Amino acid sequence: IAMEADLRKAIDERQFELAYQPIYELKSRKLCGFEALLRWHHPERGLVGPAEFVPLAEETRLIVELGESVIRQACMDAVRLPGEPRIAVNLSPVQLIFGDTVATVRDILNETGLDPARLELEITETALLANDHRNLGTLKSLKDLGVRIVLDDFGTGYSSLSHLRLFPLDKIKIDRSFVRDMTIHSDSAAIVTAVAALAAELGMATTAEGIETLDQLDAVHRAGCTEAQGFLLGEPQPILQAAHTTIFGP
Ligand code: G
Ligand code: G
Ligand code: MN
Ligand code: NA
Repeated sequence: IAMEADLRKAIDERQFELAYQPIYELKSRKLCGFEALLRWHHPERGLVGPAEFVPLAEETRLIVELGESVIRQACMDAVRLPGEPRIAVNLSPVQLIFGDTVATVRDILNETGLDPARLELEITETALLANDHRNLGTLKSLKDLGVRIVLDDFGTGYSSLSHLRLFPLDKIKIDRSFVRDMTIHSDSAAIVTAVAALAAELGMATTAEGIETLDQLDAVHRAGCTEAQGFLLGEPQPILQAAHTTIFGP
């Protein structure tokens, strides 16, 4: 209860901030976008990460309001960033089910004037599973706005190839557990190669997550992934720093 009241207060007092992690295109080595990651500057506890408060925000449905402010802030920031990078926002399944996400995104795009093609909405497979057909309808309507739909954390939890056919996806983010393993186990490298090829065949891009070493960067490039993200390439950073992120990766 204490934490719930804290959350409510934090939304009202704007204690949240977005950190932006750069994403690079592998072929050109150029910056192609940022993922917006929520941070809570708690007055007593200091910096609190989403793993600690998103579950409670979901339980209390405060995530609907919080998530809307994330989309709005990310779109406002995107308009000001040089080089017209894409901006990716994580959507909670609770937002999809209980929020009026389509109207919210449409209004925010109108308010900010952001090109819809520059907004990416990241959803996990768990979100797709919960309430299957309603979410499918919501995603199709979002896609009709011109935004891009991205499947996050692919390969964790319940992955099904039918999702790739059923849902209007533009990109798959391959979970960092595969990236971590692929320079150690050839099986993981084979899986990443196959997923990247499958995605390409279906007209989708692939982001390899969690790149921490040059070996991993090389491995995901050879595996055919189109984009990469991870601490090696850039940590989540405040907007002012993101605006000065180098255009070329290592
Ligand atoms: O930034 P960090 O690695 O601590 O993020 C941990 C988890 O929190 C990730 O799975 C990420 O997708 C999720 N997350 C970060 N920002 C948001 C957000 O704005 N909304 C939702 N629903 N999840 C987020
Ligand atoms: O689930 P999602 O992909 O949204 O998670 C994003 C989270 O991954 C962020 O909290 C970010 O801090 C974290 N992250 C980003 N790059 C790396 C990395 O190279 N290694 C690890 N361990 N975590 C990373
Ligand atoms: Mn994500
Ligand atoms: Na992810």
